[in-house]
Amino acid sequence: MAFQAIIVFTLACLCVPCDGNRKFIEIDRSNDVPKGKSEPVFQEQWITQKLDHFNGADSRVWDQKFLVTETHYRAGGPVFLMIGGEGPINAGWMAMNPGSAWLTYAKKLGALCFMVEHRFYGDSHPTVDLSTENLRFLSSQQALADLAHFRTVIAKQRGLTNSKWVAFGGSYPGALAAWSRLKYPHLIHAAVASSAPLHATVNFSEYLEVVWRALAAENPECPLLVKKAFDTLQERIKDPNNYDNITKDFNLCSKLQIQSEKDRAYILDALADNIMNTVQYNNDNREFEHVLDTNCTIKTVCGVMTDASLGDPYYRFAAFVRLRTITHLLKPCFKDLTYNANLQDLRNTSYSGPHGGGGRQWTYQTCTEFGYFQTTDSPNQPFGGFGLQYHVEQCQDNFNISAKTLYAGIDQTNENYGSYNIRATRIVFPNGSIDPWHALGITSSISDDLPAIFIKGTAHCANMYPARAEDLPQLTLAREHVFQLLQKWLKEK
Ligand SMILES: *[C@@H]1O[C@H](CO)[C@@H](O)[C@H](O)[C@H]1NC(C)=O
Ligand SMILES: *[C@@H]1O[C@H](CO)[C@@H](O)[C@H](O)[C@H]1NC(C)=O
Ligand SMILES: *[C@@H]1O[C@H](CO)[C@@H](O)[C@H](O)[C@H]1NC(C)=O
Ligand SMILES: *[C@@H]1O[C@H](CO)[C@@H](O)[C@H](O)[C@H]1NC(C)=O
Ligand SMILES: *[C@@H]1O[C@H](CO)[C@@H](O)[C@H](O)[C@H]1NC(C)=O
Ligand SMILES: CC(=O)N[C@H]1CO[C@H](CO)[C@@H](O)[C@@H]1O
Repeated sequence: MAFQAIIVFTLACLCVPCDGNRKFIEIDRSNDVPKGKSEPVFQEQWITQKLDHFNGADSRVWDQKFLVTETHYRAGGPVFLMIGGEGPINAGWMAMNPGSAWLTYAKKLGALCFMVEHRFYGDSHPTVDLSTENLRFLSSQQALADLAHFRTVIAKQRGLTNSKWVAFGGSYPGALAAWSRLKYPHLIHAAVASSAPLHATVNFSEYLEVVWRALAAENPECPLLVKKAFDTLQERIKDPNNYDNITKDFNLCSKLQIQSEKDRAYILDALADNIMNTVQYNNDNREFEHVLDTNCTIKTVCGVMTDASLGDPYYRFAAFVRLRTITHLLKPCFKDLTYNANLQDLRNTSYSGPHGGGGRQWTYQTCTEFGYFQTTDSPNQPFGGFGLQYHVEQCQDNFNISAKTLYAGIDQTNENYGSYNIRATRIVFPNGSIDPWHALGITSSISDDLPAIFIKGTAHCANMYPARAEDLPQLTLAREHVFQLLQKWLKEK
């Protein structure tokens, strides 16, 4: 998910496991179990958790949602724990058809499968609302303690205490999978940490550098044309006389309004996000999550950007945004808010508020633990206008968190988990060469017991999604490699 504050909040895959941290796409969850397919083979259940695992004097509790399927379980088999992230859990990950990668492993290895929703996201509400005061109970450390308690209690209930538990996750939950093994090695036997950003950083300028390289791999001209387009946009947006034309060019839902530098940064970030999001999920097989723009890929971007019949690069970029909005996302127009309108939405403290499913919560985690702000500070990237300062100030505006507090929180995260120097065993780190998040991941094997798997040409969490005929051979091999590691590790004591 990009989280950053984003704006457009795409919660990316909100779906969770691989939420990716980029925005929040609204997903119709009534549809999670595809109609016409067989009845769900999983159950929804709830477990009681402490509000604060690190204060023995605080006895307050709440109920956490999880899904379970016994379909693949064979007595004596392992237990698989899919970790939820910055959005509601999506039942598509439990459905055998088409079957995401972890379920195919479960079938072969006879595993019992759980998927646990992250505290404060989806329906798992530890507090009555999302006030900043209450959000202090939202942290990766509390979430890991939830998982440890889940593992302990459920194992006892179901006679699985001596079973081997394997944690899975993609993106932020990928990091949680690695950290669950790091922090609770007596409970978690191994972990598959896909596209996991293990290094927290405020200035995540590398993200857009990878976007550049990913576009260049398709066509060396492509990122240069995007840069030209964006330079023109930045120039035109300075002059209010151009607002009508910009509104029309990008098919904005309402007339462009810019009253402050932040409004300008906000709309530039939102428009750039069309390309960022497309790169992050390029060719990922996400239709089972009901993602609408799976057919909008880097090829689509570069096809439009090199089409001279559309006019100069600025008009080509505008044409791409219209194409993605209308044809892929099925929206009548591109929703342009002002910075303040978005801020007001983000500051709504209701779980049913505009960003109550995850956007406000994730923004809080970026401001207190991770940063991950996708800034335009590097010269080697195609965009401009939404630099570090803009992102840092959002923490102040949203939560009254100062820059100093923000930086201290990010340092603490790296101190606590070890950043790139994670020291543990039996964790595999798949990474995709065009996934901008790999820049914060483990990019080469630390040891035989901490292997990295490099998948050339794939994007965010690709190895987690259901296999299909057109997958790159190296993606198929990566899934197989993970399976072999699981087989090996499950034989170990
Ligand atoms: C807006 O675009 C039209 C053509 O689409 C052009 O004639 C006009 O000059 C533009 N307005 C400004 C202020 O550039
Ligand atoms: C993507 O394209 C394929 C092939 O044209 C089509 O079958 C599929 O329905 C499309 N998916 C979406 C979400 O539009
Ligand atoms: C927060 O969102 C809820 C649900 O959309 C809405 O009813 C409420 O008026 C909003 N609160 C504020 C302060 O805007
Ligand atoms: C953010 O990082 C980039 C390097 O990737 C650097 O050039 C830039 O100066 C940094 N920004 C700030 C404000 O430190
Ligand atoms: C914001 O934080 C500062 C410093 O911690 C504090 O003094 C101030 O009261 C806070 N303001 C609000 C509105 O909470
Ligand atoms: C893009 C990237 O970071 N790739 C790395 C993934 O991991 C392998 C090790 O298996 C590295 O060699 C790649 O550089």
